Amino acid sequence: RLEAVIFDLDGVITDTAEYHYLAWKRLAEELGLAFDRALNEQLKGIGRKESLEIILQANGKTAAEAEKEEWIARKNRYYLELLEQLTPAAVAPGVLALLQELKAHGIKIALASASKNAPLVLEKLQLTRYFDVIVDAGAVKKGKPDPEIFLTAAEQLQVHGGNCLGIEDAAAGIAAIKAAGMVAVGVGDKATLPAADLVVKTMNELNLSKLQACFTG
Ligand code: B16
Ligand code: MG
Repeated sequence: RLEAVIFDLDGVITDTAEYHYLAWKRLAEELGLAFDRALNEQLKGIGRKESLEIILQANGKTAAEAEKEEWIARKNRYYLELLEQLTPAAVAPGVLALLQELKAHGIKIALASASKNAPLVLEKLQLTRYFDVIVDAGAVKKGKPDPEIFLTAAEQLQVHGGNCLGIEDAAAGIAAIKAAGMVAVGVGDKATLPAADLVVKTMNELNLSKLQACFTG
């Protein structure tokens, strides 16, 4: 029985991946590293530290810990600058209606994002009030595909995992939801999210009855 929906942020509620791309691109250019959209795809759902490691590895580079910390902080400054442009207009079509429908029917709502900037992004989108729980990405030890972030959300919501449904755009996120014993809905391409119980192209296609149907059939 559906009791709670746990949302991913980037790629589900809004497309902050473009801002992450621009911020990493700016840093990569300053450091003389190659970085393109294909590589950016690999960073979706992955935390900032792991993201830098992937970029360095793709360039056959290593760096000292202190240097990496400085680069990550710099990328985050660039990202925060870009977030200043973010407004409620950037909420993906269909998301607000779904949140309202869930709230009206007493379904609990949580956010499970790898982003430490998630609370700020929700504020800018004016969506904070819909969320019963926002899992602090900084408090989670293992990133997706580990189920920890989804299990933490269910625990904080006080809902059994079997009654939770997670919505994700990244394969690592779908894997995390399934490993948590929850129903997984993928947003994007069926071919890239084969482990999902249901895949939709856009959030517009989802409503409460479609989510409930994942539990009965
Ligand atoms: P931050 P999600 C993820 O968000 C992004 O997809 C990923 O590209 C980013 O590196 C990560 O958040 C960390 O973000 O640098 O803001 O802490 O998809 O888990 O909502
Ligand atoms: Mg995502």
